[in-house]
Amino acid sequence: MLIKPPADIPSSEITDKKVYLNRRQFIRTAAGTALAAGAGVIATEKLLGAQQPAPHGRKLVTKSSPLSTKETPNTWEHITTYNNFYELEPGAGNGPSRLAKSFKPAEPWTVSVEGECAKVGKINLEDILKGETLEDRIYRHRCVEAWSMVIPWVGFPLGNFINRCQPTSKAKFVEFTTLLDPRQFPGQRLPVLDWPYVEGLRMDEAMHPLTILGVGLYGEVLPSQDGAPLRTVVPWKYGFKGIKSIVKIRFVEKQPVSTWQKTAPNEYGFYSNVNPKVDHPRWTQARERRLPSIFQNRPTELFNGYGDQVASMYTGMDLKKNF
Ligand SMILES: Nc1nc2c(c(=O)[nH]1)N[C@H]1C(S)=C(S)[C@@H](COP(=O)(O)O)O[C@H]1N2
Ligand SMILES: [Mo]
Repeated sequence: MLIKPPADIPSSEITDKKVYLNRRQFIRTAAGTALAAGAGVIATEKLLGAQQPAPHGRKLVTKSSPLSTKETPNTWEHITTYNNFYELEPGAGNGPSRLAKSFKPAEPWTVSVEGECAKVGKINLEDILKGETLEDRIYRHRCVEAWSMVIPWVGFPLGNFINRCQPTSKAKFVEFTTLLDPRQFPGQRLPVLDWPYVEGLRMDEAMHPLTILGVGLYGEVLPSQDGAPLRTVVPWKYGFKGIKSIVKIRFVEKQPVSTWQKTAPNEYGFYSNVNPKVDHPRWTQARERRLPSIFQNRPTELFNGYGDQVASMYTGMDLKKNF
């Protein structure tokens, strides 16, 4: 239906929001480029202060990373409408994007740092980002349910943040926890998982240069359905190891129990490294479906293709036992 604009509203106010934001972005970028040259501090300002508009959210200042894959990324549309985020809606598909508006990440976003480290306490995302240079990291993403994508994340090495927390010698693992808030997360009103969602990494995995804390997508802040405002991305592991909307980071001596391990210990292990030879009890992991293809005809790669960088962390380990 076409609605004639009332005569008293200037046409600039009824311009499509996307067009409007693009235009503003264009005007601002011209002024911003000179400043953007190197400083991570500027990125922080742009993320939480200056609020430069982007086509869907706020723009981030980033630099490209040599650790990116050369494969063509999936579109913004794909990455933000085919999701897995049980807090919004259980199952993979467009549910999380339809319900995304129910979750608006608090500003400031506070993360509690706990356990075996010198810097125990609460820290705001703004301060976590201080001094960091945000990078574009184009990574392969492999869900345990055999679909895959290529995603241009924006983030920085988790190891940088861990170092700033000054873990003690007892810190052997890092445990992450998602926000618990059933008022914003309709999925948390259902007893499908033992909320809140918890994940963990061994210290060397957490410190690995490929492991990032993600804050954006396609040069913009993360939309809610992709785990705003802060998530982990671990590209050689199945997607569920990338925990969304993190509010707690705890350094521990004992291996944490992740939510999926707790839910179905025979189906999901702690390591969850992508492995074509270790099938899920209910389906094969030998092949994958690269969205938007409907065919599951692409061979799955050991460690999702990141073996050269990560295999040495698992030498001597039985990957069938430690699945
Ligand atoms: N808190 C939380 N994190 C989560 C999930 C979830 O349900 N809750 N789903 C996981 C799964 S199974 C996958 S495949 C990825 C999907 O991330 P994406 O929707 O951004 O592609 O998020 C992971 N992180
Ligand atoms: Mo997944």
